[in-house]
Amino acid sequence: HASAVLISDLHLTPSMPRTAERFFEFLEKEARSHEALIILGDLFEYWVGDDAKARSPFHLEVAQKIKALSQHGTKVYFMHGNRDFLLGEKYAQKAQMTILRDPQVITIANQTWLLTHGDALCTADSSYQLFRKIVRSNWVQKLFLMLPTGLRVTIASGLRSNSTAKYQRAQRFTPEVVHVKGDVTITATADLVAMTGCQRLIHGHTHRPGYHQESLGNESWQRWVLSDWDFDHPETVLPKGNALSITAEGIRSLDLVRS
Ligand code: OKV
Ligand code: MN
Repeated sequence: HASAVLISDLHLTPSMPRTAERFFEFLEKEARSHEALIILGDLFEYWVGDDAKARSPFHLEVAQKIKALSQHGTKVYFMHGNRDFLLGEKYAQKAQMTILRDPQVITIANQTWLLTHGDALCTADSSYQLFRKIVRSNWVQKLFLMLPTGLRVTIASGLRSNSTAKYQRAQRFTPEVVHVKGDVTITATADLVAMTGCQRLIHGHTHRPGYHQESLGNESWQRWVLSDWDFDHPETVLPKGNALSITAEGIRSLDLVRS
């Protein structure tokens, strides 16, 4: 593609209507001036199967708005995040999105870019990596999807409140440990760069937007990190959200709060 714009970690849910509104505006404005939109995971707060969302007006609206962008001429790609990894072909087709593998090397504006959601690089958090290995294995996913949707929703809310409670407890007692665990490791990143041979990496997941020039041993690379989005809690956290725009002029971050 000659140009592309990347976003991640919107964590859309019907209870965050202002974040969804800003996304819809983004689809009609910023995204339209690019040849491709690439969503790098965690578009949704949670996902327990395409069938469970089939009758939800919110998820239908999101699919329709994404489809409208692709009908306008911007190709849309979607990579799974750690929350919406069960989003399947059915919903992707409804939204006219092409699902990307994680990781993926792609050419944009005559340069190659290494794309990943980012959770697989957080190797300091071994308990998360164990959880990931289990829920992302093919046979576990197949079994889970065979359960009635009501039971899937119950299991999912149990796992989510358990994970929130664990995080809050850890944050209270060892905040510095939580901080380190929550970021990508230099070793996992170097391995990925070596494996793919691509030195320009873009990811989300950590909610630590920024740009880093890094190296380890023989490998050196550049790393851009996307922001998460939140336009729903102006009293407690400042609204936030960005996108990375890649054109012939280079790569730049679009601040979606002030634009
Ligand atoms: C996604 C995360 C909940 C983190 C469960 C098998 C199991 C799939 C699932 C259920 C949960 C996704 C699909 C969700 C991510 C959480 C809590 C923490 C850290 C099974 C296959 F367990 F039954 F075997 N799930 N959902 N978490 O609610 O979207 O990433 S989820
Ligand atoms: Mn994530």
